[in-house]
Amino acid sequence: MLSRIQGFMNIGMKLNSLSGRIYSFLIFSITMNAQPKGYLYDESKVIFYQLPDPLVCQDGTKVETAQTWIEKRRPEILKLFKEEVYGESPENRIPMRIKIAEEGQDALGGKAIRKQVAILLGESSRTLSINLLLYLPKVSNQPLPAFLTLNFQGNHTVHSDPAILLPNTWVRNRNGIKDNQAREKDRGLAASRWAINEMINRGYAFATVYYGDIDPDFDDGFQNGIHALFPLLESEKRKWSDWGSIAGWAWGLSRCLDFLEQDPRIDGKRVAVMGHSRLGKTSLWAGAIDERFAMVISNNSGCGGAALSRRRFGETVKRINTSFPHWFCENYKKYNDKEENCPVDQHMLIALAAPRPVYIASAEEDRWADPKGEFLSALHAEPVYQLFGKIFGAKKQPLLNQPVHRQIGYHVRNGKHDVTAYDWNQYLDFADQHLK
Ligand code: GTR
Repeated sequence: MLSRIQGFMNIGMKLNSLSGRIYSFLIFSITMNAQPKGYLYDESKVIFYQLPDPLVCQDGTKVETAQTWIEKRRPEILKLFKEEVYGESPENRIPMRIKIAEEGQDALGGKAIRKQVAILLGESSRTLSINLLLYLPKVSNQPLPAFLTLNFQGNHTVHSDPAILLPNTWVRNRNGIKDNQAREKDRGLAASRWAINEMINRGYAFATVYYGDIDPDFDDGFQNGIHALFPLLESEKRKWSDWGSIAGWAWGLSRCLDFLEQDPRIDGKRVAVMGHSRLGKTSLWAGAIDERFAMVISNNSGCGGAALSRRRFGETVKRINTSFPHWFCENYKKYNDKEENCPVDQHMLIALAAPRPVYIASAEEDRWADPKGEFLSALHAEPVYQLFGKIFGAKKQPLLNQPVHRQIGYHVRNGKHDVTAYDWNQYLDFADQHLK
């Protein structure tokens, strides 16, 4: 991730929405290149731990069939993740309107159609606008499979296309940005992370949204973004199981899927959700709460994503809850230094994708995200896939750059915490296998 390349710390901005006063505070975000000191990076020092069994229900019943998984155990695990980890998203529907903001028939050198749509959520007095950028290959009139992704710095950073609209919401102050405003000169800044041309050449639509449109990524007491559309009554207090930002971003992805399902050029039954790092945690959670996603891809998602928390390797639950107090629900803080008390671990999050294809990707140097713990999560999710007659295909962590592509996909590539062309080649091959 660019932030990692550029600095050792991010400055978090806290916006007091009532007075409009802005003040900043440190959220000690560390680059992945420099492994923060004082954390475990030595495999021989990983403590003994026992994982909760995804195939034993809370009442002790053993799950032996796909039906018991679907009807009994899956809902139990989903509920535990909602209550104890990510928080519960509101069930109630809010008004949603679509406004086409821009369309271009000859995008990407004539290969694609570009559409930019505002997904307007809420009553007109309080509307949140999620701005989706969509490229559609000009291949046939058949509905297309698609990748839906969130990006970190604005849609304009995913490609140098001058027609991409800039976000007008909060962006993080980094790379010289000082006023939390997106800049023209950052067009294409993160283009190396998005294999848009390859997706188009291989017949996939590409959809992306700036995650700050859904919920600005700083701890403001849940006053802005998506949370503000569901204000608490005066008499109510925020509950320990109320949703945090990851759940907010995932909820926003579901609204994007609502839109994609309506677009005649997209096959809503063949949409893969993909995310990197904190947005990889988000894609896993989005795939868990919304089974319409046909494929789930987690790129270097680490702690609170694909990595097993009980290993305490690299980033820990305490550390993530301290650096990013707004990402998870309050209950998750109960497991700071007490990972063993949590009724779930992250292999069960991957299992919630079953039987759909799920891809977990690691990077060798990304030790903060615990590549081995990410692999082990996938491995321990496999028994759930086996109920459906599907397998992972790896018993040991594969060697570097030796991907395994069955119903669960996995690779560890050489290099750093990032999304690379290599990663996208794997996702496209995996998608060819499952979505075409
Ligand atoms: C880090 C955080 C990770 C990861 C990452 C990112 O600072 O410790 O959990 O989410 O940020 O999203 O870039």
